[in-house]
Amino acid sequence: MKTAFLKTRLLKTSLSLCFAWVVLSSSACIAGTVLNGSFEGDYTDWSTLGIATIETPRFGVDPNPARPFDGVKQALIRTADGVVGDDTVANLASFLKIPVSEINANGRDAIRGSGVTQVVTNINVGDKLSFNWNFLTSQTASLTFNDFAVLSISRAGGTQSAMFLADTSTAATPFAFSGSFFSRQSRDPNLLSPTPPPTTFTFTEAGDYTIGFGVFNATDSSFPSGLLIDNISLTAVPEPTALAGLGLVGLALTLRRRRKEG
Ligand SMILES: [Ca+2]
Ligand SMILES: [Ca+2]
Repeated sequence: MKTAFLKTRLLKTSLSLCFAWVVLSSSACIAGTVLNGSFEGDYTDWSTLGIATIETPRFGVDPNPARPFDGVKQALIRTADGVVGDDTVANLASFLKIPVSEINANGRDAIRGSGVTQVVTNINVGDKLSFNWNFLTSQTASLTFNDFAVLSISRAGGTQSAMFLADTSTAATPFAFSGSFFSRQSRDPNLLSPTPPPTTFTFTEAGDYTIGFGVFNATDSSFPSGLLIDNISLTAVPEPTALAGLGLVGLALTLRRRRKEG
């Protein structure tokens, strides 16, 4: 009789803990989502500043049109070639919600550029952003006119940083001929073997973020560069609290089954 009483108390306690866990962690269990991350819906769910277009598998001419990594559409942000259309680095910094000093870290010298952003809510620690990109440029390799592209990550009161992707001269970027109005491209999936894997960014702070991409003309406004972006997704990592909660639920169910059997 006493054992049954203890089991009942333990069952009630476990169920109470489960309920408390559901209430306390419900917000942390809602995974963030990147909407229209493959741009098959053009720029729906995205904001743009400067020159932003949607390109198809026929961006450029044979033999090397720059192709999407996923589906039949991809985003292209690019700088102008001495004409109005892109925007100032100050406006881009405000748009991407990161400081100019982040854009121009490590000696970079952005003058003008273009960008694309999306607000993604309910990102948890450990969530992973994944995307494919292809940096294109009409500059020759140059440390002075070193056009470049970045991923921007911004959380109000938290991380506000630019993750370097490519520039005109990095040795890690194996450029190939581009059949578009850019002369070189870095990561066309059909030119490089094996196909470049997606680039990833792992979040270390939970919260609501503005994620974005920027491409910049450096030092002057001539010889444009562009960034093709596609196949963006966010992979949620199970929270330790969620796993603990599932353990409590399992314990409660086990006790309930034993109680019925007894
Ligand atoms: Ca696509
Ligand atoms: Ca340039």
